[in-house]
Amino acid sequence: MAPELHCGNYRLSLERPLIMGIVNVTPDSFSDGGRHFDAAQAVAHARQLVEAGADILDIGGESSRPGAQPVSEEEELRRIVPVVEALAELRVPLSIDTVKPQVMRRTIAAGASLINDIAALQAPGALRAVADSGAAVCLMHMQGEPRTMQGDPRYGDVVAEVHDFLAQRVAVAQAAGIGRERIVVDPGFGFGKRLEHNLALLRALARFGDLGAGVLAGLSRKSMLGEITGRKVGLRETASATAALLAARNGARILRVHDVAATRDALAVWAAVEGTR
Ligand code: 7PM
Repeated sequence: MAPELHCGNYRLSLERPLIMGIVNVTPDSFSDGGRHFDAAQAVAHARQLVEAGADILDIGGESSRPGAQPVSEEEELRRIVPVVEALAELRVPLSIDTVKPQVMRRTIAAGASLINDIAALQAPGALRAVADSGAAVCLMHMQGEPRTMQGDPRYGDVVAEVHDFLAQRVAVAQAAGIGRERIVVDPGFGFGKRLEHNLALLRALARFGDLGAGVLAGLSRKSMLGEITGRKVGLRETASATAALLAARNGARILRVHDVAATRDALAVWAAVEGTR
């Protein structure tokens, strides 16, 4: 596994798991404060995540959220760019959750260091948008498309199929000029997967280490944790921190989470038991 992730101007050691805090930049339907209010809220939340120990911030304008309404490129940029500009001064690497090449280019120009693409750079122009920059990329597996993917997901061997897809996307990205030191892979928990598929992937996470890229895991508050615990989305903090810890133990090097403090505590207990801090 790559010991270091080259991420724009940053070099991130992957020796220990890093925490990626989730920042949603979405219109607040309960306020009429408008765009400035949305952006200001997102920036304030992001600062709290850094305060709580986030190593990376993942900024999303909701275009790629499963089940969400598609958002135009213009609207996505209007939401995200002001937040990226405001957070660039925090000296924390900024990741952008987008599938759109122009959003990639514009946010990288505004200071983003990592592109988190749930479509693994398959959109026309996406490979070049990242290759032309120094930004890193997260290549994620998804079966189907967000609107319909949870309808009837099927696999022969889910681990083999997700692994082969990611191996192919790593090869394509490398051929386009994106070196392995700039690539992270992600099995895409919940993206066209039933509970049994998600559990098989979590158990076998270490097998993705042979791709020569850091592994990212996004389990935070997901419905699989609701199925396991019977808890609604707002009450899945303990389950999320536990799942993040298990992913880290199985080799994940970046943990995409909402609950940064709880995740940090879980990792601290693990590190103490291992005698590594
Ligand atoms: C509704 C359902 C809203 C699911 C939001 C989601 C991942 C991601 C997301 C992930 C990477 C969420 C997801 N999940 N990017 N973006 N990996 N790389 O729970 O697992 O945040 S959106």
